[in-house]
Amino acid sequence: MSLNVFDHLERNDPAVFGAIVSEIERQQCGLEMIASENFPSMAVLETTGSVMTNKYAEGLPGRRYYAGCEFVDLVEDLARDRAKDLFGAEHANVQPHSGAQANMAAYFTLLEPGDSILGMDLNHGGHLTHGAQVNFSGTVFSASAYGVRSDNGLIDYDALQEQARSQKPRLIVAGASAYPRIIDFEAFGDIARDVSAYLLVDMAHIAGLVATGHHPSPVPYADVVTTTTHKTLRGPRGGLILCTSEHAAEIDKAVFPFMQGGPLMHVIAAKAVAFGEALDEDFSRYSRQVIANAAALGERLVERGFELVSGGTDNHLILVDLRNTHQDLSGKEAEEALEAAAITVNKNTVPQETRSPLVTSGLRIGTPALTTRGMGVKEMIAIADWIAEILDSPGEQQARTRVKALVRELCEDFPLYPELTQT
Ligand code: DSN
Repeated sequence: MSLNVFDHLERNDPAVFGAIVSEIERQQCGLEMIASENFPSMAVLETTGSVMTNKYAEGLPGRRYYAGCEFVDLVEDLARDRAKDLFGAEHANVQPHSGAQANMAAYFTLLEPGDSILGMDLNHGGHLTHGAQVNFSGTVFSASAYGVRSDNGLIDYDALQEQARSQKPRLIVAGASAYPRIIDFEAFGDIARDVSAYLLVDMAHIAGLVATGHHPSPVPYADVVTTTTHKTLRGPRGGLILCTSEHAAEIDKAVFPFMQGGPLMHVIAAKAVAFGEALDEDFSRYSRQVIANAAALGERLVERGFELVSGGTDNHLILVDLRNTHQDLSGKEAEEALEAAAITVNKNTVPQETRSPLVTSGLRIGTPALTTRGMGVKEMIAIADWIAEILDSPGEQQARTRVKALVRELCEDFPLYPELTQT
């Protein structure tokens, strides 16, 4: 394959150029089903690769520590205004480099080191930054975890309330990386208020669904809402914080100068572009299709004999629990078998997990990226059948080769970034 852009890179650094060519080909010719990944528009990619990367702009629009910020101010204001508009928030900070940074800024705004937090258990679908012991959130703060019910895989709001009453955390964290159902943010808000705790919602996985009204918004109930911008929201890789006016000044100070230095202005400009796209009706149709596709994928896998945590999905992902149906197959082995057939998913722990996080008993599968390519329910049903074929005989080379060829054919019908490839 050759590319019709990157000609300077091709001349100056063939090694990096070659890796980019291979990565474009991998993305074009495979099925990207990692629930946290997506394909942003060419406009977002162009902006991320623009001269905005050259500018130092510590501070905020109109209050910078450097001269020459007229145009970066313009894009940061656009990003902040569009983010507030999109989510109906009182304040937005678009500078966090990532979701983890956004969460760190939120913690240091609302808490003192040693304060107690209550977040979702990593093994039950939570995130490292929600209090895991290997993360700053579990070492700087005194963390405990809530989980999902073992019988139905759902958050048990009554149990959570009891736990909150007995532990009296200073902060409750809602949000997940592998939870396939609607999260009741209103219930979280009630529980937090009942014990005088702050509520932080990390909506990274579902931000695009929230923006379009396909998942209830946490904004009316949370003190601070954080998100990444690159998952269902389909922007550049980065973070975003939304909060009430009450916390605005402290959030801004926690991001800079407390935690970060110069903001990534090229990424902030690309966030503005992505938020603009997300305000469009097309994006709402896209989000609806993401959910319909995940439902179709899950239903077909159930028909093929697989078990899903919680029995199905309300959002962009499903979580396959292999323990009862494919006892000898770990998440790691399943991930590797599917990768050999050009279907990219990730192994994932499941509730009451017995294997290690590097092995696991589950698979997390998402539809945001394939929906961006234009695939619909018909394609999801075919893909579910291919996944079943591979996982029912994971060591069989013939099945991998056959499915890989079918995957390639399907991908040709749904071109990705044709602008990048020379024909
Ligand atoms: N790594 C992200 C995910 O895959 O969900 C979370 O940060």
